[in-house]
Amino acid sequence: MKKSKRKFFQQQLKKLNESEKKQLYKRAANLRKASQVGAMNRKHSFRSKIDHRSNWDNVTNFEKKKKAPKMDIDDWALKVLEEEGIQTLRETCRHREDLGEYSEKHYGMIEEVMPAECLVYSEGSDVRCIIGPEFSMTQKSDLAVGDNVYFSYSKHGTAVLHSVEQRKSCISRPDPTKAGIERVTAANVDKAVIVAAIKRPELRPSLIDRYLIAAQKGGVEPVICVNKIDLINDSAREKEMEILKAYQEIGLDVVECSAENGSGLYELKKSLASSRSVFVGHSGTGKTSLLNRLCPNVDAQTGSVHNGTGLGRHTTKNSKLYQIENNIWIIDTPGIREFGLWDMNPDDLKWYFEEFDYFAENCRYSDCSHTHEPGCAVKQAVQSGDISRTRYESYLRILETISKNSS
Ligand SMILES: Nc1nc2c(ncn2[C@@H]2O[C@H](COP(=O)(O)OP(=O)(O)OP(=O)(O)O)[C@@H](O)[C@H]2O)c(=O)[nH]1
Ligand SMILES: [Mg+2]
Ligand SMILES: [Zn+2]
Repeated sequence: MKKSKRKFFQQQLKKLNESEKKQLYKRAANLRKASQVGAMNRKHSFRSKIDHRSNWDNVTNFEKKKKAPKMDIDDWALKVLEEEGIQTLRETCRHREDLGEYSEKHYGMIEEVMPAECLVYSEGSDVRCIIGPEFSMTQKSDLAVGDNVYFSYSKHGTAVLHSVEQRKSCISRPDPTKAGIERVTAANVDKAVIVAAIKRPELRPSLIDRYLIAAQKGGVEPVICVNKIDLINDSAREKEMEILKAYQEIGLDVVECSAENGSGLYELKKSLASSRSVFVGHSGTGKTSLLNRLCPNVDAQTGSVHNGTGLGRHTTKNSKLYQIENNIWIIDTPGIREFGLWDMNPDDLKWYFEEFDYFAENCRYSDCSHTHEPGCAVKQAVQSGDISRTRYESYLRILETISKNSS
């Protein structure tokens, strides 16, 4: 720690009592743990890059120097103090003391996460829980809609969330603003409904492919839902459907529907039966409109798409869980602009395009990346139309992005 910072740090420490200090170091340790996970992922991709070169001498000096400076626990504690301030720390301690040691634990499921609090569904009612600043810096990865949690009531009747159960499945992506931090879109979901629009905004197969990979990684069954089919006539529809045929051929459920005129909604609802699903996709594709249509009581806010560009306006701000029927739960999520892939090694990407497997056995090289190698049977299958060109091009595009990010 720099001398000037150390002085500030020691001054701040003097202002804290013992329990506040304990809380500070606990949160510093949590923060360090979260950053180590990120660092491990970055290191993994760095190593695999090195392994591809003949030896360490071929790695540039810049890359060798790229190691992050070493931080001890005081540095992490300083980071907590700088980013949150002493006041928030005091509030957590107050709530903790209020709770006492023998407060009864309650169990529930997160319906919505807001800054510093969340809505929990517990024993048939909604409970507003404060989440305490120890989660605030890692909140986006530690807490997600669908998480099963424990909370207790303070002496003053405030519900305070204190622990999260391990997840069975999730959809996650890298935080677009903080490198190395995972952002979990939804937890413990059975299905991810990838909502694409046939038009306004344009159909983007590469986004569908990214979500398919995230779903496979997170142990979630994907369903493709193509909305707004009322916007095109039959001849234009044939061309778009040709692209979607590739997904049906690899055994995925593709549902065409319109939240506007209601067509296909029966099929969509059938595919959601007895499950908890998350609606994901670009902004403006109609995720919230579909939810409203499936359950008119919900009436969540929708927004028009931009007239010129046909892009959505990011109307939904927070992910939220809704119960549609006894056994159908849907998580509506904010539309995204770009969907990055969390923890993806470029060498592993090809395994997520399962239709490549059959042909890859005949590639000349067993570790063929299906990009530049001679004798590549996957490329031949693309030429002959046995593998969809759109899917292959999206493989190349994703590979390029994740290789760039991991270098
Ligand atoms: N023509 C047509 N318009 C639709 C359909 N579904 C939704 N829309 C319109 O598309 C616009 C965006 O709908 P939303 O439901 O807000 O889209 P969203 O995916 O929830 O958007 P974000 O919350 O920004 O992610 C609204 O103007 C809807 O009326 C449809 O099936 N057909
Ligand atoms: Mg929405
Ligand atoms: Zn190959």
